[in-house]
Amino acid sequence: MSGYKLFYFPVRGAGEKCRLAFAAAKIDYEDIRLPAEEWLKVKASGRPPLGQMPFIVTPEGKILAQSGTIMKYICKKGGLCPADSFDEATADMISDGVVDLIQQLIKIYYEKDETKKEELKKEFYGTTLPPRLEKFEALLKNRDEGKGFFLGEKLSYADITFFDFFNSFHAKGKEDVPGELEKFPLLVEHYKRVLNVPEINEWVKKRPVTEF
Ligand SMILES: N[C@@H](CCC(=O)N[C@@H](CS)C(=O)NCC(=O)O)C(=O)O
Repeated sequence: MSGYKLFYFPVRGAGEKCRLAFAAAKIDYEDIRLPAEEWLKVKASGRPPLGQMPFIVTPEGKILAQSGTIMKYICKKGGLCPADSFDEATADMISDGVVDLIQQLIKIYYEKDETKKEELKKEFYGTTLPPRLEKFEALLKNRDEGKGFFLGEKLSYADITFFDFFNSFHAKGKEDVPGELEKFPLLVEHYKRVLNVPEINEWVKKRPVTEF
């Protein structure tokens, strides 16, 4: 055990890209899954820096929150952060672009008015997502004609963020390629490439099966 601890709810949710990062970076950690009532006690302790999960405790006892920040920190430790600063900024741009999409999906998920919910879904999948995927595919094609990862030959946190969005939120954690990617052949191949990274594939196969 490396001494890292990851705290999150017993779902994939915002914690999953951190778990994928630990797997890809080959860093052992304790995957602590708190039920809601346990979380409330931990939250009341004032320990989580932003009062939210996920958060990690490092072997030195330092605490870090925000899923994207944790994922990048772990990837950096595992050599999965681009060395060039422009490449690193490009990985951030891709990851932030995915976060924008997740936030829109969360808004749809919490919409209580069923008619409005359907309208928002239609708009997201019909108008927002396809042109955005064209952009992501073009970014992928910029490197090695799209035959590798977003930043070239090496997996980075940009690939993990993008993969997690489709695997967790659309393929529901299964190994299937989600239909939303169908019209984007390079992104389909990228999804499979990330899924077939041995450490990622091992985690996807062995992780607890949860609805979200
Ligand atoms: N932007 C943050 C969002 C964190 C967040 O919203 N966490 C939620 C669960 S997904 C949470 O801790 N909810 C319980 C609470 O606020 O008490 C991240 O990506 O880590």
